[in-house]
Amino acid sequence: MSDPAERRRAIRELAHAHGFDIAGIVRPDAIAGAETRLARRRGDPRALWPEVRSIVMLGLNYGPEGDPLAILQARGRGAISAYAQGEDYHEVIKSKLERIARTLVETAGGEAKVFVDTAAVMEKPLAAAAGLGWQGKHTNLVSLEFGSWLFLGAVFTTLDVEPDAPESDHCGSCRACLDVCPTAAFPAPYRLDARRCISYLTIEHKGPIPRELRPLMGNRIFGCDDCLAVCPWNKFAKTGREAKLAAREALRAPRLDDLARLDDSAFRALFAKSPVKRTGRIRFVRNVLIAIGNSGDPALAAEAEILLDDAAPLVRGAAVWALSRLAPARLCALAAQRREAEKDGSVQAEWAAALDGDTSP
Ligand code: B12
Ligand code: SF4
Ligand code: SF4
Repeated sequence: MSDPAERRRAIRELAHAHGFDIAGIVRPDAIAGAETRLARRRGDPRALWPEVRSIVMLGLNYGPEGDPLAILQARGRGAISAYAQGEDYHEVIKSKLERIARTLVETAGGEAKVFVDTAAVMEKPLAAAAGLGWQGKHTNLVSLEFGSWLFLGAVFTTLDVEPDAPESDHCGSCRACLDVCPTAAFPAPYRLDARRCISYLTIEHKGPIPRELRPLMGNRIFGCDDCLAVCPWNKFAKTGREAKLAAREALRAPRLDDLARLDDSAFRALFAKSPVKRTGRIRFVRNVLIAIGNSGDPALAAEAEILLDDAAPLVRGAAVWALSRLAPARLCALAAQRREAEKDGSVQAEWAAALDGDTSP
């Protein structure tokens, strides 16, 4: 494998043998446009590793079995995003990337480093430049073959490998993803305001979820698939073939009342190996309470009532909100014992908003 074109062929075969569905090669200087748009050095892979000469971009299809949006109609159930219903993709992809990198070094020489979901690597622009697809108006990579459902990973190498041609934008006049977004998180096509994105709010955001966005979240308790799922290019998508990423039965449509009752050890047991584990029980139950508040089902008010006395302020605050939506009179009756005793400022603010209509931060 000494010639750059032959190396590319061999790497593609290696990628498929390790379970990746699509692979392409890109030079580290190929995404100068992304760098400019970000107005900082972060876009340049050479800032991360000056010796890198070629980047192998890999895609793993995780196409869901059914319609991932069907669960949004079942208001007593929690919607966990398709990407998080199986094992944690970081672990699954990383071990595959490491095996590819090792084989590459053994057979062709040079050095190699692997990256998946490392904030410093612009995986989407690099994958587009490597020909895997294009960045759609929802900002994710869309593939002609796999639609919106690809996880991305990268192997950086010091070897000279023949690059692939970039994929062009096939969005045309479509704006389905922009229009479906429940929280209007796209200020313009190709731009995402992460602070409004339900994926960010349910997975990354640590404090109370902004009050005006809560009713828009419905029953989405971990991630969000709406903008991905409506893309017309999914018509060619196939169900993912990696068994570890397949949806676990218990995570397809879990009942909100069961989830609200999880204590820390039950949470860890249910979400062992799942990406959901990383948010921890407190943030997760906060999300479940938002979904309970949006359920319109007064029978779920009892779950919120129990959580008014949870040890975590984030959970107590969300429980106040949920109960104010489902059973405001009951919340008033319960306030007497609890509101005075509440020491946490953020929970006091929830009581004030629920009972006095005071929405000042
Ligand atoms: C931070 C992050 C998030 C944040 C922010 C997302 C975002 N769009 O930036 C949050 C938590 C919201 C998030 C959510 C999700 N994420 Co995420 N996330 C990342 C991460 C770690 C970094 C992304 C990043 O750098 N964002 C910063 C912005 C500035 O980057 P950008 O969108 O590429 O910005 C470009 C555009 O804005 C464009 N642009 C700006 N103006 C203009 C104007 C024009 C005309 C044009 C053409 C372009 C353009 O230029 C910028 C630079 O190229 C990547 C992994 C990685 N290292 O890449 C995963 C990653 C992007 N996430 C992924 C996934 C699956 C998701 C979710 C679908 C999960 C879910 N189901 O809930 C959602 C989708 C939400 C969405 N609509 O994007 C996958 C996407 C795979 C794919 N096929 O693209 C990645 C690549 C992880 C992986 N390894 O597979 N994510
Ligand atoms: S993931 Fe959901 S909330 Fe985030 S941008 Fe897409 S549709 Fe909007
Ligand atoms: S839904 Fe339409 S606009 Fe959005 S990424 Fe797909 S093709 Fe592009």
